[in-house]
Amino acid sequence: MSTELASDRGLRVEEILRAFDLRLGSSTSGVAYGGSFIAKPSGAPVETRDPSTGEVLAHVLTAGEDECKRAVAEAHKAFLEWRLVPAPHRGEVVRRLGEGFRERKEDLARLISLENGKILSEARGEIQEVIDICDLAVGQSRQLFGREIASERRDHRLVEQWHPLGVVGIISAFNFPVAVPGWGWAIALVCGDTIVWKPSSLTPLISIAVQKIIHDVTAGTEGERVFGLIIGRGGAVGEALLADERVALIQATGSCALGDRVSAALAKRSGRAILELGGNNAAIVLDDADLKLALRAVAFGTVGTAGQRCTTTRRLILQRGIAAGFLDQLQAAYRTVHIGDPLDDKTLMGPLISSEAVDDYRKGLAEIKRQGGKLLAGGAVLEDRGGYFVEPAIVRSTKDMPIVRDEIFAPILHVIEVDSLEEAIEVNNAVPQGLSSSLFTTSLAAAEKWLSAVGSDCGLANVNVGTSGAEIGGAFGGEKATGGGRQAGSDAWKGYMRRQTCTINYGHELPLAQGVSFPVD
Ligand code: UN1
Repeated sequence: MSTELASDRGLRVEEILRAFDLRLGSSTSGVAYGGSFIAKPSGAPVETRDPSTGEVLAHVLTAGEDECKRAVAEAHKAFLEWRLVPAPHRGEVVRRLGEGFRERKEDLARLISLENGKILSEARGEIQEVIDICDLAVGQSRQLFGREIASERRDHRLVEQWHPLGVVGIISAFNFPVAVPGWGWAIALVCGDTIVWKPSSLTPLISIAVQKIIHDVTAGTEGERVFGLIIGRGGAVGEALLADERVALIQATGSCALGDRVSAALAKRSGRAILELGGNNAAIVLDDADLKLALRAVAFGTVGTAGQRCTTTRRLILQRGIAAGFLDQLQAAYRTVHIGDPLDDKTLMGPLISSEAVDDYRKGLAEIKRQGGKLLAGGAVLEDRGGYFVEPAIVRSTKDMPIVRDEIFAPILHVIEVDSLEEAIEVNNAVPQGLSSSLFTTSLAAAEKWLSAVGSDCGLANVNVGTSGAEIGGAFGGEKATGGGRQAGSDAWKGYMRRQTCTINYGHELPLAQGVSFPVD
């Protein structure tokens, strides 16, 4: 970067931070509960860096175990009141939160581009996603209904009802620092729960900005104390949150390894979890597909968010008839992708999140080659740029290479050729993870087979739509090693409440179920 460009960017960075009262190079608290930030939390500070330059943006003061416990205690205290607020009134608070995010959409999108590195258009999309889930949650606040079930006993009523659950601990990842935790908190809040949020330490400023928006909006309302933030190291704060019996539910997003740790900790206290873990998503293109449409979907699915979505297309399964031509076109499309400053409108791919992510990319490619994969496009780390930029890579792999089973959180696409739809489904399903999957075809029979019980085994199965970019109206999540949890729309709200089955006898007899007779006088 020339000196002039660098100082221009420096000014922009300061302006982006200022929008949330943050200053370049300063120290700021990453801990809040009970309606305000805690000035001097006891955890070790973390540095947050601009992934486009590698420069330190700020130092964030983090939570120690004590603040974690306090945050849970405050959230629990707030829960005892919040659960009594009528659900549509809780919805009103969430409606205002949605308005708050609407007002700050551009400021927050720019902060996401700066600290997370995703391009502005995707950052705006992320804020839109949180606005959308708030809108959905507002409607949901009037639709938290149970059902009535026919009782086998005369003068009896059998009903199911839903109650607030308690404190929800949200553990979220760097790649969707606002939308994915938002899926949880927007729904959980209308359900009557309160929140302790442990975001990724890689994107602390974004979480602080979100917390500030929440404070601004909820101050003086019934929702003033319902939301806490604990930025801190997983080892200390994460473990304390998982072990705390007052935390009724953990919503965790991250790698399969994180999921294992969460599950093991919760198993000790039979705690509940909604897990959204690793994905290893495939797009299948059949010979009869609309190739132009498929190409655009695959390009976004692989290069979008620099390959750092849990829904990123990591495997491209091509039917042999179109394979060579499709690959040529994909490589040509890759050559047009402008890699650079995510704040610049012409950029389609920003940096990876950290130098560790660049190492994973490098090591992943080396291992793919060692196992017999062939690099077809990209593969370079753009070291001369500063920051954490890499080229998106395409590799020709075979379905038997063990590494094809792993999620490498970087823009590396395995291409695998197959003969038939049946073989494509087999390859799609032959990995441990089961998040998202796509089939491109113009055949109704192929599409329906793909969606049938012998088709995709993933939580998300699409036809002529890419693996990433799901809408919030549907339940989001995946099977197998992805963890089985569901978040966002549909009936995912039920995961944030406790179900109660009630039997009411309004007669004067006591008939027992299953016809049991037990005569006592
Ligand atoms: C994630 O990467 O954890 O479907 C979530 C998508 C986005 C959400 C991604 N709506 O790609």
